[in-house]
Amino acid sequence: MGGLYLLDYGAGNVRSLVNAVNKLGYEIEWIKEPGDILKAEKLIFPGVGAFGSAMQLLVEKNYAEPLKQFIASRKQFMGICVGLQALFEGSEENPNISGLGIIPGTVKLFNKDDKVVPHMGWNEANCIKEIKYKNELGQDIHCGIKPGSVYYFVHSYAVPYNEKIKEWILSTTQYGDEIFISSIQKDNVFGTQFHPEKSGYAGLRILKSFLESSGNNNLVVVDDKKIIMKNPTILPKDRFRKRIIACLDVRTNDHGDLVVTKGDQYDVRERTTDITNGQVRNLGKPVDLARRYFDEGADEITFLNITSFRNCPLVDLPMLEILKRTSETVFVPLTIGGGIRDIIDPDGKFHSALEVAGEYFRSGADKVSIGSDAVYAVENYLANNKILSGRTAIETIAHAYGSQAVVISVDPKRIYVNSPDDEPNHHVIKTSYPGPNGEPWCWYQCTVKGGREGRDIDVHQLVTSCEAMGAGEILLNCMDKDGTNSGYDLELINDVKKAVRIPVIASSGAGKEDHFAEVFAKTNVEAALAAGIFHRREIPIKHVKNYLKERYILIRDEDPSL
Ligand code: 1PR
Repeated sequence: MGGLYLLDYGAGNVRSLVNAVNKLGYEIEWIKEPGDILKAEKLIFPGVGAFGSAMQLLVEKNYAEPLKQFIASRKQFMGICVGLQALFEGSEENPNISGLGIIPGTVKLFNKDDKVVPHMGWNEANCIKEIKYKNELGQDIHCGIKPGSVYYFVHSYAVPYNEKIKEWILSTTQYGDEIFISSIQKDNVFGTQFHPEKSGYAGLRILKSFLESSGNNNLVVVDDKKIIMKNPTILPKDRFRKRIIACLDVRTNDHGDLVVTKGDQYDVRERTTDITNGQVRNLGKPVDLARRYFDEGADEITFLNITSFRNCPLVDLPMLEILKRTSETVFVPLTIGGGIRDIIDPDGKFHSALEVAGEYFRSGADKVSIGSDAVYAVENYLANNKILSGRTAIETIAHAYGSQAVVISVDPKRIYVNSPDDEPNHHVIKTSYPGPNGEPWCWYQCTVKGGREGRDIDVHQLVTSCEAMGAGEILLNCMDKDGTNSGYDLELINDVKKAVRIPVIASSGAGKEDHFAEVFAKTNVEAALAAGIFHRREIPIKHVKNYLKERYILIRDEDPSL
């Protein structure tokens, strides 16, 4: 098939979409000038970033009018995320900027009172267009959307379900008690609020259906009279899934190869290498391991460059190649951490953290995770009476790529005290696990440089300040638990969960299936991350998921068919 084009304006990770299209056996060309839009036979618009900047760029580049003409000419269009939102008249995100106005309605901010925003993770898409057409397995076909499949969403704004534009709505999704439009389809126009290129095989099926479809209709060509419109069902609770994340701590071994490693304890950080018999413990090559975890059903993959405290010139960032290669075969969100900060190359050239993050996004990362630099930024923020500078890595990256792209990796350790009065400047909690001398209270001290140095900041100060700066998610490690296989630190997690409204990932300490069940049953975390047990093949991800499913904890079940 010729004439497949991508409308990109450089605001985020579109590499995964291109990789997904290639994996399905198609080539896609980039729109480079307005004239290309009218040359296209099929067009995919993977809108990224904020609604306003996406629309402004379309206008500045003179793409808006040819895009409207393209759609009016009944050629096939697919919008993804902001690419779907742009079809509406406007958005609360940037009220003064108009959308393309092809579909009546306005994109609205989710109600934050009853739920965590952004809506980030896996959720269902329930088709309200029921087609009297069944495939050979007897399932209804809706643009590749299979009943029961879940898709990856990451957004704070959405179009609420509206009966008046029902003919446009293909599926709806429930988040909290809100029902919003998760995909649209009418004639030649198709769009998803979720990211098919990040939704595993379920997403690849949708892209495949779009790429293979012909004629003016993305749906399997059916007579309109055969489509039955239903009202969305409102459930007592949404069907949002808990995420299981595999984390790969990556470092360079003595031969200069990048390997995944996992020390038994955090104190391996104090040694020059985390070694077994004089060798860096090599638990697999990062790209192969990530692929294995994708096949086993990981909902996300996180890479942490644990030797990032060393200086690393931008031209020689070892993780860029890992991301590029991983994103060719792994179609779930990828996070990269370690060394996201301002860099000075050996020749004296300065690169801002924003530039560094940009390199990672272009190489296939969906999120960057910031550790040490977040602690320094919060120290300055607190010293400056909580006035935002606008110049920190968190703020600049969140502004350019959206909050959802900025994760804060916290490396706290417990400091025990006899009474809260001993630490009046820190947030102290009563613990059920007293300290070595029976101390009944503790606070969590933040560390930098992979736990090598403690700072005078507690976790509470860190996470609330980072949220105020625009961070979109917290990756909550715990140095006392890391590598111990003794379960997550539930006291820490509950305390952080109470303090912020952004999603929290529990990390450090998973040793058996029940630890995952426990963290989801006893805290409200959105995701649980583990490293050691997966790397050492002690427990496959599938076992964890089956265990959770048996306990009625909602997880994503992958159907690896295309
Ligand atoms: O400070 O922005 O350059 O980021 C450095 C990043 O590298 C931070 O996210 C920091 O947590 C991480 N890091 C640095 N040194 C180490 C080390 O282990 N020597 N790893 C390290 C952090 C914690 C998690 C681990 C979970 C789950 N390890 O990555 O995977 O605790 O472990 P488990 O399931 O085996 O218990 P910057």
